Amino acid sequence: MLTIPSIAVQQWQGLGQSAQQQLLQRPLAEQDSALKQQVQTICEAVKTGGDKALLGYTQSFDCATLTELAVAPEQIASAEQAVSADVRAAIDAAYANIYAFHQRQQPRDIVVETQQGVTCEQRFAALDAVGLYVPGGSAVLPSTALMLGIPAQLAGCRRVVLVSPPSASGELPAALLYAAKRCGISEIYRCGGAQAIAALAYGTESIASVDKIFGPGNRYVTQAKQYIANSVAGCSIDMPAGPSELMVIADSRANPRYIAADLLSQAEHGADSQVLLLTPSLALADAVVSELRQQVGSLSRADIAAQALANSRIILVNAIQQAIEISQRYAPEHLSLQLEDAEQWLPQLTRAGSIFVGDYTPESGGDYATGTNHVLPTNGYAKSFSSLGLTDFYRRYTVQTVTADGLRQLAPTITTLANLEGLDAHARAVSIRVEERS
Ligand code: HSO
Ligand code: ZN
Repeated sequence: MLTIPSIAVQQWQGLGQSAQQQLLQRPLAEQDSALKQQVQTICEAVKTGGDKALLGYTQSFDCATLTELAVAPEQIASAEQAVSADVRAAIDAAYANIYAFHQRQQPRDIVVETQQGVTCEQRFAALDAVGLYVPGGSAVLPSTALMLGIPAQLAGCRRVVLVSPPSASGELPAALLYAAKRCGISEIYRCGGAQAIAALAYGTESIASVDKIFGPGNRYVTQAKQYIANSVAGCSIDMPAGPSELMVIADSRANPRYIAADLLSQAEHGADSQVLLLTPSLALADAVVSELRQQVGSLSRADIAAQALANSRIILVNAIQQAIEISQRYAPEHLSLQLEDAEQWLPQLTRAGSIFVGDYTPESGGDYATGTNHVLPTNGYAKSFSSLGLTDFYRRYTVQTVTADGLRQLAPTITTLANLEGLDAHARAVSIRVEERS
């Protein structure tokens, strides 16, 4: 029997500071030290044990009979035939939109003569080797392969490695392999969890290490990414990822059926997902609650969605402006604006991973096919972290060139500051050149 939690409608105005804080609290992100310890043990075991440890963990967590981690080239090649025409067409169409949007994000080098004879450049270079993590387990996610694989392909990273946990029979879904193939990925391994992250970071006999690891994952994966970002010199990660979130801001004319469907679309990701509705209309709030109750039961993942609804919030605001302020404070991963003239609020909404404007822009559109990336900052990180984009697959660096005359002009500035800091050798590296020429 499905138990649907009661969803209380709460009024924002009049709540004290701490009650407001409580209402915007993410579901318990408890500091689980047992999990930390477990992840560290796995990472260190893969670091020292290499392939043997990686395969051992994969056998015990995913597929007991697996003997080979790499996916054979023939299997990647034949994935196209293994998926239905519908699936192939959908992946192709999503690919085209995501490609089009990311292609335009190409970073441009700049050259600036800051003063005569002094030239500064900002250049971008594609990362050399990147690792893409595509979660498995409870859902098959070829869409995530596209979201990670397309920008890697567009950037022209020399080596793109994809890892994903195999099913109990040792396979990766054909749709995932087809999506990877579309992105030009030929190096694919059947492994997941913390052990896969460790393999990408440290390298094993058969998997060479990468420079940066991308992609969402469960608590183990997230913890492992954090661990290696802190301990493996030179290896970085895209962003700290967490459970999915959706905030909807809606006015009285919005459609409660659409809103409930949107809230459930993120609730079905996991029991720890969080969905929120902010509205000035009590009638709409009540209608959404009754729609949620009606719609949840028919989902194949009703159980998960119902659990997530326990973390959901419906907040009554005194005006849309108040909802905007709450959203800026919460910084949601996804923000849906089901408002009349929704665009007018955009200039004020600078702290969300991705924004969905108007009644006909469902959040799931961005998950698959509008063209935006679905790898987004969660857990309030939208205050300072960006949505995944093409530039994340590059590194930015600078170049400067100073002529002899340029250095003569610049010399007093440098030597004065170097002397001020008591760094004689810094000053001399300039004066030795200038004096030599005069
Ligand atoms: N909504 C998820 C991404 C996703 N949805 C993948 C469906 N497939 C990111 O929070
Ligand atoms: Zn989703």
